[in-house]
Amino acid sequence: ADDHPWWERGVIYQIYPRSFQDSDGDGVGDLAGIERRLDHVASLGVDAIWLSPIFPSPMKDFGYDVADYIGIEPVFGDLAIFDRLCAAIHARGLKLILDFVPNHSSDQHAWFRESRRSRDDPKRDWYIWRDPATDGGPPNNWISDFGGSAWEWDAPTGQYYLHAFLKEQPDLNWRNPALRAAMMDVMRFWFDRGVDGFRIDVLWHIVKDAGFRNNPINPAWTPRSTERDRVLQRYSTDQPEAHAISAEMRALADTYGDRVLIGEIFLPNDRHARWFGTIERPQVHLPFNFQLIENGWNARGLHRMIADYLASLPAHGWPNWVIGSHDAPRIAARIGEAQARVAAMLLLSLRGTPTFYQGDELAIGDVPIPTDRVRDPQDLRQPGLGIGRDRSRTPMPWDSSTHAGFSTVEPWLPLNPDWPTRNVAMQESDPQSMLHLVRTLLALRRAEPALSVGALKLLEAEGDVLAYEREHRGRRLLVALNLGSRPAILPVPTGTTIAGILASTRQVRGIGDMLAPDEGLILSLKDIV
Ligand code: TEU
Repeated sequence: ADDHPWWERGVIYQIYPRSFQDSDGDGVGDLAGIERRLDHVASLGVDAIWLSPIFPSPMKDFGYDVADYIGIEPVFGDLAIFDRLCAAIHARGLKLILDFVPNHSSDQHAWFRESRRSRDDPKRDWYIWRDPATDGGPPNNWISDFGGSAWEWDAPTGQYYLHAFLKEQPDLNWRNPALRAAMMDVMRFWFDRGVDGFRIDVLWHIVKDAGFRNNPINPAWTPRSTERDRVLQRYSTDQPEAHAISAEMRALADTYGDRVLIGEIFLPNDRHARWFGTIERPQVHLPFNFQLIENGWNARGLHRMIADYLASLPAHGWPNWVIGSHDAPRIAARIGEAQARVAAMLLLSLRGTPTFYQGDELAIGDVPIPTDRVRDPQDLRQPGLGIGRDRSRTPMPWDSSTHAGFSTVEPWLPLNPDWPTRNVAMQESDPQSMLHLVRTLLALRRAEPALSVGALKLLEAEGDVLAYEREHRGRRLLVALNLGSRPAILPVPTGTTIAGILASTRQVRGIGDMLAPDEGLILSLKDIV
């Protein structure tokens, strides 16, 4: 495993800063709070922390609307506290990954305020301004991810500007060399401060069709779909020119050595794989793979998805897996708590870098949000579609004290209703808890290079069982996951026999040739002689 860089061997833990730990009693998490809770993160056994955006922001999209790329949002702290946190993270041997949001800024960013001043402002071309269509309407049919036209009319200058997300998130113009240079300086600023990498927000959106052609109508759209899905994003995303920018970002990162770039990219395998670039001209190290979120939870489907994804990677491409995030429903809500344990075993035993979302180590479910407390702009703009993201953005429950130890006041979003029993302290004292299982799996992954960097071979298995072998330097491990609620036969590869049980999602079990309901096992194998 020694010849693999940290981002191939390691496990990434995503922190949503508003909801990790409040240190100053305003009901919102902050950097000093994260510093206070580093013991918890380190105790899990992860390798890197990715922080969702911490930059000055009007918080229309909770930090994904950046008003200053080289500062710290006062609600979260300041640069001095950031430097302290960065040092504390490094002191524990952990890496720090920041969220970089290059596709759009906040409309309150100085650049946009200048850009909208007049048509001949030097910053005008840093954003995407177009004349109205002949009927006075928007320049084309592009739709915002959050619903409605992606174009906002600006009466004083008589043009529309593009926003792929909220109108308070104008898209930047990456075809402008000055903007491009300014953004490269932003990356340098944080690399120079010691950050170990970036997760790059909607990287695939970064360049648009030069002719701003209309997107094709989506024939599969139904009134139950989101508005965004009315059209296929053919001309508004994944443009060939974006790959050159991705390569430019990588070239910059490589001048620092050992830094990682993660691209947030939603595309089918073939187009997704292109974001690795080529060996001569590499792009991102890890184009985020969301297929464990997008796929149904059944053995056959997962088997095919894993095989197809791994087969789609170029020879120099390293796999990665994401199972939860601040944008998705919680894994425990999607498949239930017993299967969430199996899912943790899957995530932490697949070949490729796993990303683990805060709170999933407690198997927190989706939190019901009363209508008057909804904060997610996507939910507020399209209510009733059940696409709210607040449910997975709720505060970490640390203990059974007031407000779960998260804050001294009412938190910005409600806690999980079961927080008095489902919290870090309670699970610490329960050896059967999800928290202990996650630690066990992470420790095993560290101890067994076969689990992180070993070869992966999927086994043909029956019914609800998903099974694969991991092998590294002659050490052979079997991962067998029962995705169903009935006992199932444990598939042992021919010519081998079980040498020992290394982990079970049920934790207490005898040796046997069956998988219990909802049981995942990691076993060591030996050849039959
Ligand atoms: O998300 C990108 C994205 O594609 C979202 O539209 C996602 O599909 C949606 O949230 C699912 O419900 C990134 C960030 O992760 C998200 O939080 C931001 O809102 C978005 O970019 C804009 O910056």
